[in-house]
Amino acid sequence: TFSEAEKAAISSLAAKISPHADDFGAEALDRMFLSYPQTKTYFSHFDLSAGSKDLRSHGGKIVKAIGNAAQHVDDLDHALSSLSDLHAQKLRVDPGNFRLLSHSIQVALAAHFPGEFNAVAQAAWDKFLSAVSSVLVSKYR
Ligand code: ZNH
Repeated sequence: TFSEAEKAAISSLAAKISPHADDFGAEALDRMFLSYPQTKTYFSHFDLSAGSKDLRSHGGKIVKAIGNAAQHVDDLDHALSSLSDLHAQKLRVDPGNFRLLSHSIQVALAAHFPGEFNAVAQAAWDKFLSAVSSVLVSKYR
């Protein structure tokens, strides 16, 4: 469960990135692919060059899903249910990769919001992104 302070830190930054979902998501993906090249294997059908149409489109989808999750932090299982089915049944992304994307998202937040993304906000986002990731891998078997 999330404290009121954690919820505030999550929703405030989620509201700031959602108007720039494509740009922000593409940057997070680019950071993930550069730092953790093994994650590129899931996207062999994409143009992975920085700022490509594929990265912006996919990045936008991820940021929108995170924005939706940020509005349902007390009910992530329900809010992410169909996305959880998709990751478990179709995508089957190795669970270890979720930490790598979560880290890349946090670095992008730090780069764009150096004042607001302080240690307390980072801890809240780390907890939030781990919770989102656990739901997305919860139906693997
Ligand atoms: Zn995932 C897809 C979200 C993680 C891989 N994804 C996806 C989508 C979304 C997401 C929203 C879209 C869906 C539809 O279309 O319907 N993810 C997400 C999130 C997360 C994730 C929120 C965390 C946080 N993923 C992930 C990872 C990986 C992935 C880590 C690897 C590395 N995904 C993926 C893929 C896909 C997806 C491959 C498909 C793409 C295409 O389009 O093809």
